[in-house]
Amino acid sequence: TKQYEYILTSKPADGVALITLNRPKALNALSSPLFAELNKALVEFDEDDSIGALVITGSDRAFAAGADIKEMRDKTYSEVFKNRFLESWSDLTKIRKPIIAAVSGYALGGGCELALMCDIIVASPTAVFGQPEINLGVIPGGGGTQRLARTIGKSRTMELVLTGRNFSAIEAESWGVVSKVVDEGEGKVVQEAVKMAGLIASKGKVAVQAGKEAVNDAYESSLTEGLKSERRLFHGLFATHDQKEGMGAFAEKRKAKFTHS
Ligand code: CO8
Repeated sequence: TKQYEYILTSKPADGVALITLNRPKALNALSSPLFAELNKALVEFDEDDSIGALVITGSDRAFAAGADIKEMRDKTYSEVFKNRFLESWSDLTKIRKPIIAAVSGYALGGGCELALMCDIIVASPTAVFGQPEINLGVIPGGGGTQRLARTIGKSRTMELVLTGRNFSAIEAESWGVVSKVVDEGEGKVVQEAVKMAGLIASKGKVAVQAGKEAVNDAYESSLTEGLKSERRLFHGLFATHDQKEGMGAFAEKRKAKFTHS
């Protein structure tokens, strides 16, 4: 498929798009050009009818070691403020299709935040997460303080953000940051994530995207509003062919053939 400079893209399985961050010498440090390419690829796959779910990964050594410190080093306040520095980095959260982060090695700073922006995180036992920005005289700027606090609570988030210490795949799993730690082995985490993405892609796309939207509402609204949103989305799915097909197939004891309509 299409060639980029800082990422690789492929379609490793039916319905699955894989984006591999590819700045190996800088441990996939997230530069502005890298993010521009990532955003472009995400939008392309979101619009691609043959794709049902996406996987983002890095290398065995590093998912991403953070925002590019060398790029940030000399920036001034007026510059970052005026140019909305990092604002477009959360465009990823506007993608409709589910995104799985397959994390191996370092996921630090912006790398950890990139994983947290994804819908599901699958981790290798070698994964090392952390928000070390405090050691650089700053704080997380890509949602780390907010997304971690909502997932693992105030005390743990404070400890991680204020000490800058790393946390392991096992800790991440026990706190609910990652859905699964896979067996050790090169490429295992990507295999698992692609398998999971393939399973998701085999379901009806409208229902999958409604499901993602409903779960995300849990983080954006009150319980009453979230429940209402879920019910509206649920009701809406009765207007789809896939609902007739899914329920019909169950009643007729056959496998559903979703047409994503
Ligand atoms: N930025 C730029 N270059 C980096 C980064 C980075 N974040 N991380 C690693 N590199 C470079 C190194 O400078 C080195 O380059 P060179 O070979 O030219 O000297 C190369 O990658 C290899 O790194 P090391 O030699 O340091 O490798 P080690 O195995 O010794 O150490 C570490 C690996 C522990 C990961 C170490 O590289 C490190 O501590 N990196 C920085 C981690 C960090 O502080 N990250 C947070 C950055 S701040 C941030 O992310 C703000 C978030 C903004 C929001 C983002 C929204 C999504």
